[in-house]
Amino acid sequence: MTLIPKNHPRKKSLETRHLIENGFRKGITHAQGLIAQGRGEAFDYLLGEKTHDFARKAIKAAVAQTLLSERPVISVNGNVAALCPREIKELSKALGAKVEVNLFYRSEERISRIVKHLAGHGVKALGSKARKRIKGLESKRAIVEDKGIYSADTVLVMLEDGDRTEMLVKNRKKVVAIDLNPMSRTARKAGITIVDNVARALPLMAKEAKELKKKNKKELEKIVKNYDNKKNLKEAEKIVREGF
Ligand code: PTJ
Repeated sequence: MTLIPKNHPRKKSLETRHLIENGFRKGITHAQGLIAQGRGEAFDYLLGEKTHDFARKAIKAAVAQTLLSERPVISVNGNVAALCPREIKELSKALGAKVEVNLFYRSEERISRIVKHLAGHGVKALGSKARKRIKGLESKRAIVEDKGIYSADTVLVMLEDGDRTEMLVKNRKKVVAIDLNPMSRTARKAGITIVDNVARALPLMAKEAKELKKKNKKELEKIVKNYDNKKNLKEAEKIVREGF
């Protein structure tokens, strides 16, 4: 990786780009993932590259929702695998959630590369034995594992397209999304949307999970019930449009 000077004002952002670039070179991240990264960066810039209160509220509700679930699954694509493999390990452990590799530009080769890459970071991921399909979805994202997303009750999705989010919801699954664009279809179709960068949100979720595990079912249900995703998205959109 090219060495970025310590005092470079955009050090973090440039290092993140290198992670994605390396992911692309290794055949983990799709070429389209480079474009997705650019879109994300633009929104992150408008958000001040920080985690806002609306994101913290969504994180709390998302973690409560996941802890209440019986079969939660974290869905990982080529960008998330390149950016956050260690964070995925921590979060899946903290939430007791399975991890499944699910790709829009699915090829068995990419699936196997990502599964191996995650294994190298201590994550045992599903995805290579995907034989089931999510009903109503045409894209290759419909192809899922029986013991993973197919039978999940809550799915965490990141850098997602609105179609699958909508179909997962239609298939009666709770969907938690992490998306820097509060106006995207994914953001609007998910039950709980965390408008934040995955690189910041995932560690915060793992930390929150350790706290919320101490709470009982009723307390967790109250957190979910009091959470208002529409209101939260409006707050995020206001920041994007008007600044902070
Ligand atoms: O790995 P595959 O084959 O599944 O490919 C998936 C890609 C990345 C090609 C696909 O999901 C895609 O095209 O993504 P989009 O629609 O360009 O991006 C989805 C959303 O993620 C956009 O709203 C971006 O703003 C947002 N986003 C990008 N980077 C981040 C992000 N959200 C959170 N954290 C990020 N780092």
